Amino acid sequence: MEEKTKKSNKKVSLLIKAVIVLVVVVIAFFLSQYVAEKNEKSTGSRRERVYAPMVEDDNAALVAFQQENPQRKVVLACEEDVTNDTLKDLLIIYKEDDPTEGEITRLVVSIAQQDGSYTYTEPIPAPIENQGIQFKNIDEEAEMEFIVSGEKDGAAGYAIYRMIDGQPMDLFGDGMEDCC
Ligand SMILES: [Ca+2]
Ligand SMILES: [Ca+2]
Repeated sequence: MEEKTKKSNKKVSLLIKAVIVLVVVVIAFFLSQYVAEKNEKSTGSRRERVYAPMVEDDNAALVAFQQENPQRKVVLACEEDVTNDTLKDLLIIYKEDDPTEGEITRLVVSIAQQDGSYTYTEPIPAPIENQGIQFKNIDEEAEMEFIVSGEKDGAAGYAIYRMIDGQPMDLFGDGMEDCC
C-alpha cells in the first residue's frame, strides 16, 4: 500500500515538472515574439527618421513644377533649405520619356526665390528605383548637404551633393553610375 502511494507521488511530481517545462517554453516563445516585433518596430521608425518624407500633393513648389512640366512624372519630392537662405527648396526626382534614350530618371532642385517664384537647376541623373533622399549637414556649416540613393536591377548606389553656384555638385558617391 505504502509502495503504491510512493509511486503515485512520483508520478505527480513528474507531471508537475512537465507542466513547469511547458509553461517556461510557452513564455519563452511569446517573449521571443515580443522582442522580434519590438526590433522590427524600431527598425521601421529608424528608416522613417533617416529618409526625408515625400511632401504633400498640394505643396506649392511641387504644384508649380507639375504645372510647368506636365510631361514629367514626379517619383519623389522632399523639402529642405539647401541654399542656406532660410527659404525651403524642393528636391524633385521625376521620370520622363526622352526621344532618344527612352524613359529617363532625373533630379532637379526647385530653388525658392524671395518673390515666391522658383528657379530650377539643370536636371542630373537620378537612381531608377527605390529612390531615397536624406538631408544632413555633413560639415555642420553653410549649405545643407543631401544624399540621393537608390537602385537599378538590385545594384545600389548613392551620392552626396551640395549646392554650389546654383547647381547640385557631387561631393562623394558610390555605385551611382550603376543605378542611374
Ligand atoms: Ca533655400
Ligand atoms: Ca554643409
